[in-house]
Amino acid sequence: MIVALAGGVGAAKLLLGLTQVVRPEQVAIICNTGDDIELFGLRICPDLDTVTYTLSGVVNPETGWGLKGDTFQCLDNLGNYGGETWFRLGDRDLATHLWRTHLLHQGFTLMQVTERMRSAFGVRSQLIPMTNEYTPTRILIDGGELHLQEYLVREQCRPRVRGLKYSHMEQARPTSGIEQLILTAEAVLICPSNPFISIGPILAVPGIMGFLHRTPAPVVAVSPIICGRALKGPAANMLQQLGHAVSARGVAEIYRNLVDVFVLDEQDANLAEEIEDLGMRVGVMDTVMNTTEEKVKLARRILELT
Ligand code: FO1
Repeated sequence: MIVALAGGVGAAKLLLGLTQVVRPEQVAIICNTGDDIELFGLRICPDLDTVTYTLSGVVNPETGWGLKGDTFQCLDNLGNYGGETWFRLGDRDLATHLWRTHLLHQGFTLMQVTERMRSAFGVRSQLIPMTNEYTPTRILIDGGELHLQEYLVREQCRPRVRGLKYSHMEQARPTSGIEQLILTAEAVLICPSNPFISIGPILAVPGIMGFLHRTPAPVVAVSPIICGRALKGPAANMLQQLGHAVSARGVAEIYRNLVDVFVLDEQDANLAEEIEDLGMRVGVMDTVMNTTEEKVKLARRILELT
């Protein structure tokens, strides 16, 4: 098994490539749920949905999240009642959130719900939420805090980030099966996702860091930062505002003592030596994934490296 720790859009792209290089059944995806949010009484799990939609070929290719060709009539009508419409929930996407919430209310765990949805979408890889508990990530800003989605979407990442809080994490437990998967994996892949808001919550689930330290499998991380910039999202801003180097090196430092192999983009080849000095092997390759061929090529090269 190749075990992947995954956030949203960047991770989903690499996983799409990976599942074309090895059999999808050989991939187990441990997915971030720190970006989950409750809106209109519904539980929304953006990263689980992004991975599911991407691997089943129904994702909106323009945004990388939501469903291809979706419409927003329900949300517009909610707006007429005075409901908040900043989080764009599509009409067909809403069925996912309705169904998930319905099953959770019936007493199913998030893992069981995710399993049913994975199967309904024909996704053949294992897809596992990092925990069954609701542990939304909070962004600490001057004078208060925001839910991660309020920071990302409603506030468009404008507030200065002072810190992060992985709420209710003390009570959270890794979803059953995660320990066994990590300890018996052939390789653990940390996808090119934001280290603070996508991978950070997974590593913060009590126990998961210990499994990663104990596994004999190589732990490989792919940098989400190229030339000091994130291809998508606020990773570069967060590195800067939280006092880290705004580069792939800054990410490598966060993963120090955890990662055996760090994958850098070839445009950052000059950083290889200083990252090796942190005690990791470094792989240099083209990590930009626009086309399917690029996703497959990157996945293949990562596997060769491990
Ligand atoms: N991202 C946006 O930038 N704007 C949105 O309105 C938005 C809605 C949305 C609805 C469902 C969903 O699954 C994802 C959605 N996203 C939206 C993406 C999401 O905010 C982030 O990309 C992830 O949470 C970070 O991985």
